[in-house]
Amino acid sequence: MNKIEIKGAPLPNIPWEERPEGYKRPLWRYSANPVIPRDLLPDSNSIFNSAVVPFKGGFAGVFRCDDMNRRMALHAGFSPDGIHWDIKPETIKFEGADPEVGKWVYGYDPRVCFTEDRYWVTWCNGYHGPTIGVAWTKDFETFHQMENAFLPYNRNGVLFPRKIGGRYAMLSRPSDTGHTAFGDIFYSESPDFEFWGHHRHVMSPAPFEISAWQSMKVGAGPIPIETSEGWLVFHHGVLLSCNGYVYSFGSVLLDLDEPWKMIARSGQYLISPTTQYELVGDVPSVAFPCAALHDPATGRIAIYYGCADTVTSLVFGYIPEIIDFTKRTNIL
Ligand code: BMA
Repeated sequence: MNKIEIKGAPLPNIPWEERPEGYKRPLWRYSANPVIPRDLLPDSNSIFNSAVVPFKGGFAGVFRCDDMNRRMALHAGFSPDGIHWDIKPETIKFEGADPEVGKWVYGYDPRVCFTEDRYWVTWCNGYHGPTIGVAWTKDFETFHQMENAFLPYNRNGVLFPRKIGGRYAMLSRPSDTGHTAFGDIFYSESPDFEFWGHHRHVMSPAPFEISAWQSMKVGAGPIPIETSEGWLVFHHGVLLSCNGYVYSFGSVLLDLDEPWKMIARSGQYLISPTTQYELVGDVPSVAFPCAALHDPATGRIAIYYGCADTVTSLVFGYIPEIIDFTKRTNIL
């Protein structure tokens, strides 16, 4: 087998725990999950679906913290090791946007993408319904807000970590005002992070008979990882069960130059809710990834995912094994 090339900055201090003895699946759960409890802040009801990146030798992130009014807000946080987090009790105050767009309504499910010289934050931003908010920061103290990327209704805006074909690129998932009983992933391009177009369809839910866990809707999760086999994307998928929605996640490989073209798509899920913290919480049976750290030299990956809309957890794996899994269980 040819060696798989993985792009990205070295991350020898990636949070890590070895695979449990005899465990066969490509991702294994951290033994001390959840890493972020629901009450890390004095006023937090829940902290989940959050984004983490390497920062100044340690880690920083943007966290979805729902407060005890059950308002959805974003908070910055810092960590020396990616496991123990200091999340700021005050919400992020985005600066500089046109007041029409900058007026805060709600924000949730952030992603953070480092490209060129700054960290870009995308999130589900309230503006006459959910759409994709965009901002940048260099220090996780001051955040500069741009225009919303799209018209409502849209969720799960996920940037690529470099220009593709000379333009910035984003995945997103058009939705509705509520709990969206449908959903396909699209690809869009921008010359400047403000104007987004050249929309292309990437993927639909899978047929129920083929891969039921992703048969109702899908949405991109962490920032895509560039490899010699294509862009590795983790996506959540939803099953409509007789007891409501079940959120699992799997993986897909996208073409490096034309990322709206799929190369392989996992028919099996990587993680589906099975532990107590994934099955029980404010919204039962949700595993929702929004960020991943990886170390190209070792192939190690650490994925952060929200559990039951209540807490945040970690799973670990090796990128080459996940690529093999994606191809082995491919449903295309
Ligand atoms: C989605 C989003 C996520 C949430 C999930 C399960 O529509 O609202 O934030 O984790 O539902 O409730």
